[in-house]
Amino acid sequence: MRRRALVSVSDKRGVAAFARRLHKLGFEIISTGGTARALEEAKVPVTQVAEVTGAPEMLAGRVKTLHPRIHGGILADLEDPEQVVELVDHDIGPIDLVCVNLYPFEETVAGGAEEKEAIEQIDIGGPTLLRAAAKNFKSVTVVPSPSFYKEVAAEMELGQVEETTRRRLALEAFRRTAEYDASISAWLAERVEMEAVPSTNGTAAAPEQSLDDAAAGDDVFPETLTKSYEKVLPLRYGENPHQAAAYYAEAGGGSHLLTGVERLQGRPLSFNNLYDVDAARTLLADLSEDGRAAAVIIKHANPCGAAVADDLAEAYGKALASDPTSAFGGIVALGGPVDGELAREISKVFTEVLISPSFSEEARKVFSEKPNMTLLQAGPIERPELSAKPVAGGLLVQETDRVEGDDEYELVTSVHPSPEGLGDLLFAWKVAKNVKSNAIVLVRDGATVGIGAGQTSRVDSSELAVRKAGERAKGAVAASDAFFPFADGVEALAKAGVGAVIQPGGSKRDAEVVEAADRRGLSMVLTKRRHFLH
Ligand code: 93A
Repeated sequence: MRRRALVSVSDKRGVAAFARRLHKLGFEIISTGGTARALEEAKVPVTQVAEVTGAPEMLAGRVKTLHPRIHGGILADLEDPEQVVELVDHDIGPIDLVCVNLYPFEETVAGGAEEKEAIEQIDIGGPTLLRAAAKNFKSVTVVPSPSFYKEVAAEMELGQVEETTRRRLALEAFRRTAEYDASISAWLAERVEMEAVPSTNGTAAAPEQSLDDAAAGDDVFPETLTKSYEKVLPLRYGENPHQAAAYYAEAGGGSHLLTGVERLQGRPLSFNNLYDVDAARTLLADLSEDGRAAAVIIKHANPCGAAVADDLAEAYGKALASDPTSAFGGIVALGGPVDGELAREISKVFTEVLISPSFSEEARKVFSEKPNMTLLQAGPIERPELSAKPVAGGLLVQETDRVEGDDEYELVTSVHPSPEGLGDLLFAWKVAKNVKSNAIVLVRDGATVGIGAGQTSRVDSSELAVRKAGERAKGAVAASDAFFPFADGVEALAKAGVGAVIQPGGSKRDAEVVEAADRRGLSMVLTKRRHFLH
């Protein structure tokens, strides 16, 4: 029996050459209107779908291939004799290959199309063809994109498309339809959300709500989240090589971690790189608010060095000096342009990823000697209003933590910090917000000198920070992301020579903690707000 290929494509690039190769192999090519025209123009013999189905394409093209003569031919299990008999009874011929790419819905909405036009670009028949052929990959070859034409034609010419290839193509087809549906639902979700916003012209005002009876954030958190995510970057693997992974961002074209980011050289970003890049850019944004040059170094999502200075090279040098051992293989983010001289300094340390708003030509030349170092050109990051953490089967959603705004600063000891000490305290506070809890951050002259991160007790974090700082702890200031439950943490800092502490306060034993600070001659500032980071 003659083999048959159904070819129905919106993107017609390369389709004539592909269909011609199939025709030469003896295939009958069945096509929808536009595709048939393109093939005829290229002198490739073609049968109209309407000839096969006995029904014309109708409803302005909304129904073309949605017919048992087509879908029966694709979906039949040819190893099941009963199904083969059914095909014969209904005069349906099997279809061996389905080559489809879809109406350009994504491109259409990206161009800002009106709703009516966008809706017409929602392909129904195409995904149905792809899914049917992919389901039946045991006997059908699905070709969901022009990028597979060469491979499929070449295998066909060798006799047949191997089952392993058919299975892989089926996966690609389902991936494509899933991605396509995600784009449609994201677009629709946006419109549903837009409609849900009450009108401000008085005709459909929101019901009055008393602040007293509104649960905190009730207006911020809807009953259901309709957001969908689209794949931005396939990743080689996840946190570990045995975990497959990909990076997704909110669909609909909003800003995300890699918006406006350009990879100038180096290896593709890994899962861990992306996680660290997020941490690095967030901390950098917090530190850059004061307008000074800022540099941060991240390792395993924690800062191992951060500094501000009048000059970027100085800031980088200080950040590196904080913990040079940990900085090895880290992610560096800088708040200003990198010139040749700074590039040479950075090149001395093995750095996985370097992020900066710009690199001079000379800097690029210097880094070209380090082909494994990934250079990212990126401006400031914009944090969304809400952030989420995944838990089993769900998401914990919260307002994004920010330092600016409502943090208060109250001096509670008799000793006052110096103006420089106060600057360091505020800097340490911002860094502590970006360190995994329990966080203790020691700072001197605008640079971290010791960071105690991720310990399960605050006194351990204090001791770790002090140990990392060594001699530099003398005269340093310290920030604690949450209150000291006991005076021991403050005692540990005082013993090491720390002169001032910033912390939220709020412990039952605050009085004891403040008393210990006073007794040891420390100044202490309470912020009334903690910044846990888990
Ligand atoms: O309007 S549809 O959803 N209804 C259909 O039955 C159908 N069958 C194929 N769209 C349908 N297609 C799509 O038409 C294909 O996915 C392809 O993108 C496009 C090709 O149309 P033409 O050959 O007329 O250019």
